[in-house]
Amino acid sequence: MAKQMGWNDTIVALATPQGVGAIGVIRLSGQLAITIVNDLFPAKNLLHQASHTLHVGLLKNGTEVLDEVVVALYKNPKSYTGEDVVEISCHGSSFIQEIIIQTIVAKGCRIAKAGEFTQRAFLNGKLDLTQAEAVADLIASNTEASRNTAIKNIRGGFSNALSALREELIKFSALIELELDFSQEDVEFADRTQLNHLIGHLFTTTQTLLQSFKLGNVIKNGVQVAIIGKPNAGKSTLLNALLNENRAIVSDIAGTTRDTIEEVLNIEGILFRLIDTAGIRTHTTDFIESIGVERSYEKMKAADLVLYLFDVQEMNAITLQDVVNDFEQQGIRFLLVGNKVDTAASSFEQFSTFTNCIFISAKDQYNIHLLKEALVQAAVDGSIDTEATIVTNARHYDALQKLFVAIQDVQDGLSNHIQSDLLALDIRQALHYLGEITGEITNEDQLDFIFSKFCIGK
Ligand SMILES: Nc1nc2c(ncn2[C@@H]2O[C@H](COP(=O)(O)OP(=O)(O)OP(=O)(O)O)[C@@H](O)[C@H]2O)c(=O)[nH]1
Ligand SMILES: [Mg+2]
Repeated sequence: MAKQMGWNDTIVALATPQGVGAIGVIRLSGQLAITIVNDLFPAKNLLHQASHTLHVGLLKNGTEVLDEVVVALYKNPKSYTGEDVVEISCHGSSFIQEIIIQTIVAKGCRIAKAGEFTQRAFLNGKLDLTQAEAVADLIASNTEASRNTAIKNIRGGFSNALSALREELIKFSALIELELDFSQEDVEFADRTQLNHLIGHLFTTTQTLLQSFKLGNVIKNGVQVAIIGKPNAGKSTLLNALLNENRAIVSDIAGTTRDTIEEVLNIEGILFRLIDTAGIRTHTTDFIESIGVERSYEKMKAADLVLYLFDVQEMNAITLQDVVNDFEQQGIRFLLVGNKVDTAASSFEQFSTFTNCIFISAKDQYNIHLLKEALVQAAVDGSIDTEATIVTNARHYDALQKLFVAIQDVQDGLSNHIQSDLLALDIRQALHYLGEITGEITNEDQLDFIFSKFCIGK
């Protein structure tokens, strides 16, 4: 891997969030990390201290006391980046942190770019690319499920499985390339049956990973749920019931909600972005309301899932069937929810043909738990195991798709008994995409792009 400009610099950044906190951690990495901090730390000579030790003392710039700090030493190669790393835990005031960083920079360090610590870890072979990207996901994770997935990927997740398969494939590739040298003699060094077996294994692994992306996306980005229905159906009441707070204004005046209201709800570790919309009616003379209705249509089309709410007393089975047909025609995923069952003891029995319709009372919070279960089921599609390895990254998904095509080419080639040289070409292609996922093959632009999405200090 070619090392880029600035590679030899010692870098520094605040590793904890900006702002006031109990403590702040300033992190340095590079050849001069220990020397620079040692210059500011008169209590001890840090150059003579062992790796993985903590040291308490004053941080001083000449005679000026900057702060009382704890210094942690990590000597290369046993550190996060693989270089010498020093972490200074100081008091959590932005002012103090800023002064310390400025003093360190004046001693010959430069401010780290976003993700540069992790990029160095990658370049020094401490992490592979999927692991490094998982670090970014972990920092950004905001639910239990997204945290679990990110941690699994940092520990090796699916890149371990793919690396093992890649190595197997490299062996075959070498044998086939060898056959090319003996092309006159018509020999086969690479056992075709075993190769077929390996390719079959790659095929299913890749397929499973591709399928997991849908759930991965859900876990990482959440599910957009638009609450749609006629005016007064109880949409805002339902939003409040789901959130367990009085977020949206509720009234018996049709057309209460004029604009859309968005709130986030976490159910069983999955993030739902709930959108309460203006009730949809075909004829409205109110200009503001008509803009709201327009937005409801937009939200409905953009949502991952539409929650269609109706008043069981106002609705009839024929109209509801029309609604269902409409959704199906437009390819919109939806849940049917009949509301206000508290007002009508039996009238909702006419909807018994709509088997997956849920009946609730938003006002009385009746059956809200059933609705929540249905939301989770719809999000994970009922079939995928959240404990399995999950692809959450669009770059991996893209490379996996290309890999999938390349594997199919190899499979076709094998069953058509194509010549070794052509087969070798197809295998090389598959190896290329495999390597792109785990980061054995990357170019600098790609790396810069990936790491630029990190925050500074990571
Ligand atoms: N009895 C009963 N009344 C309900 C229920 N849910 C909502 N309501 C009432 O229905 C009326 C309309 O409720 P909203 O939540 O404002 O309805 P909406 O769908 O948001 O209406 P718009 O914003 O105008 O489109 C209010 O008077 C609510 O109290 C329910 O489950 N049972
Ligand atoms: Mg409303």
